[in-house]
Amino acid sequence: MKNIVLLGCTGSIGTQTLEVVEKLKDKFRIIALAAGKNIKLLKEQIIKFKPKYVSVADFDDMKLLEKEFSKIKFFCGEDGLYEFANIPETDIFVVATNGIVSVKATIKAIENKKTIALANKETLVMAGDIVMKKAKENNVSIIPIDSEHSAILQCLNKQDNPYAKNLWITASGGPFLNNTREEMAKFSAKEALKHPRWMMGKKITIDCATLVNKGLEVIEAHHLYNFNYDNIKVVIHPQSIVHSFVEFCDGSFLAQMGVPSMHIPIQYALSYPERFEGIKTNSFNIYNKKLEFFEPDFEKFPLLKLTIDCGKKGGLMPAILNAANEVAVYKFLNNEINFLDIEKIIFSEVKNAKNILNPTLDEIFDIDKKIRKELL
Ligand code: MN3
Repeated sequence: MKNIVLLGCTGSIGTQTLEVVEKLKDKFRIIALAAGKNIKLLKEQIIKFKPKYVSVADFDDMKLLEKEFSKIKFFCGEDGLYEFANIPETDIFVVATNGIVSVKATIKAIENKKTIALANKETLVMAGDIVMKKAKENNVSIIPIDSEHSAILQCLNKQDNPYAKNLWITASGGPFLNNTREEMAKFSAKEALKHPRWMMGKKITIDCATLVNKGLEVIEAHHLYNFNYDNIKVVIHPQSIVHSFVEFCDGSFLAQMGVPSMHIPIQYALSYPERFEGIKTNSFNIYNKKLEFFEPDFEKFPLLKLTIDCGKKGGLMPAILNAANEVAVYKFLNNEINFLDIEKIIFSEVKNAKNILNPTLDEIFDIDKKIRKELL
């Protein structure tokens, strides 16, 4: 029985993680849940999973919950997440929060030698050098929850495989794959949110439409698997059945396939290196499937190249791009700007940015804050 701490329990990955745990309740037990402000859903989860520890964003919510659930130890705010990193009986620390709120807690959990199952993008995009160095020093595994990185891990067979030559990250291409840029400029947030294959949160769905998401995944893969950027390729695969592949030195390609469902990478992150029967067992029909692979169009999706370039430059650049992107996507979702304005905002921010190499965590957080303040 493995004890799970779950940060971000009411989000898209969080709720699916709980579905996996419910299906495999003889193998996994939820001991701690951290939510933001969705208290209604959190209460249902508390009743169902009976955690020992619960953390919420606001102090007032914590006080109300304390009255209702007297046996649970409650925490709140960023401090609450940090306290979660110190829970001694944790086996797997699942990070499914959005944004940077959990980065310090994740680093603390690594220092406490807890296995990390990581769905949060900002952790590696913004602070990949710092986080991976800590993980190495503490001999801690960081198991990705994202489908592409999970696929790569499954093909590599272990995190460090000397025979792997190139990582090939698949991308569905998003909802605008077959549209012109003129057409893209006219699409509303509502249309951009119709992702052809994956059910996800709003922010990441827009990141799939701009292909920023794929660029961020390249940066994450660089950190997770210690690969040079020149050896990480993006390939458009509209069917989203192959979740990524690895090219080996002898010319072999290994791919991982399955239905496009986050349940599989979530479950693999919890069961790694074992495998169990789970929610998606037997749900994939391989017959009559057509698989296509295309080269990405960097001219139509200039943010893909820009994002990877920011990764190559390193230092503060990924954090700068990430913050500018988040604000721009927020404005687009709010119908304040059109779809192509997202790239205008990000390009101008990146162009004017001053980079620092090997920044501290505080320098990374400061630049994040500064850019959000500037742009909002
Ligand atoms: Mn992905």
